[in-house]
Amino acid sequence: MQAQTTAAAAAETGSSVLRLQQQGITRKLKPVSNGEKGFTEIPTLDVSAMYSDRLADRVKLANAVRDAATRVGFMQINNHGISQQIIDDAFAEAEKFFQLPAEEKEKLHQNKNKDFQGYEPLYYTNVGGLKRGDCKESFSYGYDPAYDANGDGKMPSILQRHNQWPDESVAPKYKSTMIRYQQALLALARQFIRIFALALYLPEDYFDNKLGHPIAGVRVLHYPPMEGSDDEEIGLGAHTDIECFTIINQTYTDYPALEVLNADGEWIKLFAEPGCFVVNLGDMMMRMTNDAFLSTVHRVINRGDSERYSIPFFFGINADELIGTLPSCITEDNPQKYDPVTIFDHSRKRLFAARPNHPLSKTLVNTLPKKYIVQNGVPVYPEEQ
Ligand SMILES: O=C(O)CCC(=O)C(=O)O
Ligand SMILES: [Fe+2]
Repeated sequence: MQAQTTAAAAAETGSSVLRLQQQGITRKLKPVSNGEKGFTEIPTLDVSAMYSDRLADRVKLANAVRDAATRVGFMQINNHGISQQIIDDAFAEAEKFFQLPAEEKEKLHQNKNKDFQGYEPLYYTNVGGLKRGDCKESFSYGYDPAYDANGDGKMPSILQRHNQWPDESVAPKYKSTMIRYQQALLALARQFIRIFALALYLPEDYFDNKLGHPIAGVRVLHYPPMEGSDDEEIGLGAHTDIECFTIINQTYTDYPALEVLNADGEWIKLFAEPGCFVVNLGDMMMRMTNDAFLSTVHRVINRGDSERYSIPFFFGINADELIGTLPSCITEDNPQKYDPVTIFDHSRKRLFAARPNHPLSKTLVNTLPKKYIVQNGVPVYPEEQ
């Protein structure tokens, strides 16, 4: 199957480039006829070795991660060390939250929040550019240094995402459960990025001093069962993620809802495996690695009769770190392609582009900080100058 031809994801027949117009992303698709097939399966990795004392175990895992990152950009991981209780509690609270009366959820509407946190109703975003928008509702919250015992407390206020939470009288355990979930995933991500460092032939602690106030955004998602053709009704349109990597937890549905685009333009279905998280790489990782690690296009369509819930956790290094291409990813054959950038600049444009209805999207130019200046390798924003 070729990639869907929609306004935003146009894989023109005969063309070898997929354009996600709203996101400014292009991906090369190989002509199917060249004989070299793209991936047809998403690898599953046992990641328990990330907690092993033996370097050899960790290197072995890093080799498997490198293979998945360079060929697919997606993997499922098991034995990740997160307790089933934390996961079950998060899904139970998610379900209860989305069952709240519409007016309670609307009180937390993202339009009221300059940091894109809070509630998005059905069809609010239009990531794939389809006429009706995305058939999902969501609740987003960001990193809050108050809940990170391992943070550096050096977070410039411009980076802080101010969260909105439902009142305790309507959702008594929602906030505490979701913060606990975020803390568990943050600990996992800080551990897992060490394996990514090894996979990139870097010292294991290469990223450690860039994680004091990391991006650790959570989006709780509800996709009702949907009908209609793939061009009419979609849960979340074709897109790539923005940050370094995403760790997704999903409820089981008979019909695999998450689909990943391979280089032949085929949507490969990801079958949820019990006890697994999905990990996929984002554009920032692809950029840092000079395109060696792939940030792969994906989408969600919830066919069948089940409600689907998923909780992606978006992870990135400190948003004010100016990141150039990683030294191990520049070679004579693959010279540096990208200028250094901060995740702040990289991600803000993308968030606005996907939310044309957000009041701030219309005044994008005014709300962006003036260009930062770089002092001692650290970008400095206007309020601190
Ligand atoms: O619902 C899912 O499984 C994936 C969600 C996703 O891709 C995203 O929020 O970026
Ligand atoms: Fe995604």
